[in-house]
Amino acid sequence: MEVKTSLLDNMIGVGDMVLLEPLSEESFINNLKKRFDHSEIYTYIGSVVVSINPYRSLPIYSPEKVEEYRNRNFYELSPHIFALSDEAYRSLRDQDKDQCILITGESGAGKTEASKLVMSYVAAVCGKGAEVNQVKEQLLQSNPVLEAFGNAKTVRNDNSSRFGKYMDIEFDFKGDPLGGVISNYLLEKSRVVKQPRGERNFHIFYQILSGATEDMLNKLKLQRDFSRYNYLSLDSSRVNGVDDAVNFRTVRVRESMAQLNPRHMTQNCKASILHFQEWELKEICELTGIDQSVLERAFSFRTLEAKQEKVSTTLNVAQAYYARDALAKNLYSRLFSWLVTRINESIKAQTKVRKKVMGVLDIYGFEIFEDNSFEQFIINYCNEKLQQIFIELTLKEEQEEYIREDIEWTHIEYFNNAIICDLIENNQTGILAMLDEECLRPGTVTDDTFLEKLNQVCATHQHFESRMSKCSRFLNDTSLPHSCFRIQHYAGKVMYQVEGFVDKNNDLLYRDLSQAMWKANHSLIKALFPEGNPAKINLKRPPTAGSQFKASVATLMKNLQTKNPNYIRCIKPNDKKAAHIFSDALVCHQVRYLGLLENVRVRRAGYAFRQPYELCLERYKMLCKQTWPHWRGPARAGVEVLFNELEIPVEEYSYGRSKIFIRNPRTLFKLEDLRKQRLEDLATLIQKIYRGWK
Ligand code: AD9
Ligand code: MG
Repeated sequence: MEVKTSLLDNMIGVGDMVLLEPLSEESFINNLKKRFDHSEIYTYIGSVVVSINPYRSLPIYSPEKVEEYRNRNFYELSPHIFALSDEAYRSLRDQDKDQCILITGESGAGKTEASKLVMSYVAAVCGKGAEVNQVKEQLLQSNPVLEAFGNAKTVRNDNSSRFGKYMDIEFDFKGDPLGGVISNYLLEKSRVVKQPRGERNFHIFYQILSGATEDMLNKLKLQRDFSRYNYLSLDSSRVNGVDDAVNFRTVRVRESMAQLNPRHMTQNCKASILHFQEWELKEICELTGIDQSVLERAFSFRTLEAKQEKVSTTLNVAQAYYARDALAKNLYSRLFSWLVTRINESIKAQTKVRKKVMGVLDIYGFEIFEDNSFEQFIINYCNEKLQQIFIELTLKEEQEEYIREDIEWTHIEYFNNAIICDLIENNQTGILAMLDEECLRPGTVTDDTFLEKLNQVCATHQHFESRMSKCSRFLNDTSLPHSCFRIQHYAGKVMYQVEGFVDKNNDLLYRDLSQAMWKANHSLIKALFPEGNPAKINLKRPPTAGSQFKASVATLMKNLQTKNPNYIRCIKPNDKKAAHIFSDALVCHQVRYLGLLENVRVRRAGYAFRQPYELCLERYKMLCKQTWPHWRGPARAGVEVLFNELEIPVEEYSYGRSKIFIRNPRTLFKLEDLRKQRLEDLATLIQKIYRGWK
């Protein structure tokens, strides 16, 4: 089979970096740039898709394009996210291998868009019929709703995901979709009450105020004017090219398609959050059916229970503000989780048959802001883990397998970020463990005591920097304030402001508040605060936000490792959110930390395809007289006979201990084509014989 010219076209660069000559950082970046300038935003590194955000709409996702890529070999056409989606889907359907699509890259690089493209491609090519179409609709309709609630404008991205999302799409044995399950990871709830300069609250608030009818606004006791609400930042309430009112109508339609009724209840919750900031208790109580005196009391006192005694203390003004904000954040994040649960109910597969699964992971990207807090720490930790899984599966495992299989191999160096993951998550000495220890310690605990502890334990770690520690190497680094620590992440150095870490990790809501909410005459609000039920008082401390996150990320990683991974590595071409601008320096930085060059090197030196001898022989034995229909002998010897007879050039493959390793995918395609031809010949022959009998 010929290499398609599109992979080697000089005008638009090389489609697969594995074929790039000579290979250097410079030629790699130049190739990406050349292609980007010709609107070719996708480039392969073997089976990995590198995607550069075009920041403009390109005519490459039409139904015609879907047809073009459908059922075609991965390398046959120009690089495209549809080719990866098709490959993953066919491998799931025909080879019964569960798949996962891992989409990584920094904030604004195009992950969420990529995940939607994968989903819409798979929806377009899988199954037909009314029932199947309804399942597809419901799976796709959940996106705009979740984005309205979970995305916001940040300085890096006008539609930034502020939660992590992993969606398993489930299929039956024919490859028809049955349903799905969404898992969500830690929503950045602090945004509900405070946003950095130039950023917005979650989209949904602006959508309600812009898009609701006068009648609805009256019912919710809201006014259209954004500036009336301090929870909505004042300096950036509109986003270029975004019509909040139109989006609101879309979300409402989608909510009902995803069967998210009764939505009036969620409207009341959202409206209440806006009223909280203004202390409009009367309005809140009318919307939620809470007794006003109960709510007033919950905002004025805090009850502590010690030795079976209850002691009430009066809250001062600062504490009352704190209580109000804590309640608003909790109400919103619980509402969000409730929404995910409802969506899951509506998209759940209606059958118990064994399912094939394709998981799509779209998580918040690595971010560095001027002020970075607990949220960025969590987001960046998550990105470290994803980089780690990429390293494990593509750079480390690949090279280790060659050694295990006795294939001649020269090791290729790469940076392994396991050391940074350890700095954060080690059970004894990791930053999260230190934070938990501090949060659970009796006595006065502050962010400063937490930082002191970090300085004692982490000061010598080569990826940790702070000025407080006596043995610190950074005593004279004035760019590092005393209240901060810095981590040298795989993707760059990030300075974290320690203020708020203890509080956000504790994530405690005064019991008076949850009890007040539980007393609401509003079934949803009541359900969101089950711990407020006096009959179910649980004195056990809930797990901290950090430990919950760590546990859920660990589960996710385990889950991903059971599936066949497909990688989309997203790159952001500029910091201006602008089309046609390709900043060499910015792209180079990402190419470096993503380890893309190392990825090409391993791929080039290695073998694209491998298969145990038994499976290989079973699949292709029909191509050789000596092995067909039965080969009596060791499978490896059978494969040797087969490959000799087919005259496959010896430099194209290597014999491992238990597997055959094939260097180039084209060799595999050749085998597949020969097999297809042979099957067709056999079918024709059988038909002839059958006709002869008749
Ligand atoms: V974050 O980590 O959630 O902050 P993402 O998800 O990586 O980030 P997103 O997919 O939201 O980035 O892309 C940012 C913006 O770039 C989108 O809102 C689009 O305006 C633009 N974009 C991204 N990919 C494409 C594309 N394939 N075609 C056109 C795109 N525009
Ligand atoms: Mg996103």
